[in-house]
Amino acid sequence: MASQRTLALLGGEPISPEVLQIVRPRFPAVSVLGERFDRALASGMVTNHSQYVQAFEAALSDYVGGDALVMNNGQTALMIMLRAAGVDGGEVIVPSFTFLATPHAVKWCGAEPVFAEIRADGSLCMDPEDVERRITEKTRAIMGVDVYGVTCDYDSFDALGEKYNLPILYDSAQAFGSRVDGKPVGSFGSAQAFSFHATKPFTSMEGGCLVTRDPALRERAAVLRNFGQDGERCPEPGINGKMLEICALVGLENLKTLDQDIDHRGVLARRMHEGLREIPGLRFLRVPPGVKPSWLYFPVIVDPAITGLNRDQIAAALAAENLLVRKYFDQACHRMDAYAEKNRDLSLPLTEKVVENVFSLPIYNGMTAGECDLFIRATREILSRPEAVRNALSP
Ligand code: T4K
Repeated sequence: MASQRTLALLGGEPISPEVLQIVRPRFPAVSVLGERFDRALASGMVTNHSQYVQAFEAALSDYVGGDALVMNNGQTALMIMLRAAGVDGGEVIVPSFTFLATPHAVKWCGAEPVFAEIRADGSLCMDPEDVERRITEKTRAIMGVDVYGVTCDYDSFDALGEKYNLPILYDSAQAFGSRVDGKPVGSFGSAQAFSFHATKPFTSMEGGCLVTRDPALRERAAVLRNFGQDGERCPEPGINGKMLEICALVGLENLKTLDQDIDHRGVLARRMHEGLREIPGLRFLRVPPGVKPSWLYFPVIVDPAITGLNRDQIAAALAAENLLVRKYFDQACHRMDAYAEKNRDLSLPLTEKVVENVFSLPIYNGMTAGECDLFIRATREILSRPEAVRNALSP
């Protein structure tokens, strides 16, 4: 009978000799960018919507089948989208289960975030029925978030938008490359904002974009991106949302392998699921039919009453094995200091339970099956010895 490996936490060798991070971005070598890189620098035109940013914008528009506006990061894209949708002075309904950038963008655009519950179906996306209950005469927009690249229930939000005559916006920062019924995410709702940050499945180092089918929103957003300048006129105060040429070059290169990368991430997600699904007390993201997610991470929800270990203990035991996981998202936005006072009486039980128990395993474009298996094996081994792990962590 094979002897059981000693967990690193209990004095054994870490399962991975190297530290495996939660993210390992992949960038083209400078030699691949070659002459284009030299040309961009030699021309002196490194920003202000120059040649490669224009080429990147065209390529992105082509990819999503919509009209893309490239931005310097996802947060700027979000803020410009909200501002261009005219939310100032009103309320925007957002999920509390999201990265804090979502409600912050609403606040920075002069509106109040109203937090809604996630669905009970395990997709972890905002619940349209709960959203409808929170619509008032102050509501200016609804903004769903495509968490981990799993898309919101776009049809239900479209119906709400029509019924109440409200713009439907998406913080799709995590979802570039996701598809719904084969169609790339980008032209759903009134507008969608994306991030191309280094940690994302598709990256231009820093970057983002806004895609909209609404010509008025697009026009306003383009002006806002350039300090609010519209030729000689300045109709309203804007910001600097312009991308660097070098980021556009990296984005153009990474776009070539995006579909392949998303396929690979799907394979890894299935492998993680297969390897972990029989462990009692773990739950996984439910992907709605027709959705092909970008799989920004592989979230796992722990029921400590069944596993005997909580999320923090599992993360600590994995870290001892040189396997770093993250607790995305371990705080509900409505409980953050920035929002807690206003939301003292708000209870979102599903969200609150998930943030206490969720952690993310890595999925990255260059991840090998062997690396994936290290996370699976270590998680299984740790959860097969809960008492020893508990004792090691609190002797
Ligand atoms: N809306 C949503 C729903 C979002 O998730 C985000 C961003 C936004 C809006 C705003 O988009 P951006 O303005 O960022 O484009 C990360 C990212 O900074 C952030 O982009 C992301 N969401 C958020 C969920 O995660 P941290 O604080 O966890 O990153 P950090 O520095 O701790 O790094 C995480 C891991 O990535 C580490 O293992 C190191 C590795 N890493 C990181 C960077 C910055 C790299 O390998 N290379 C790098 O350059 O926030």
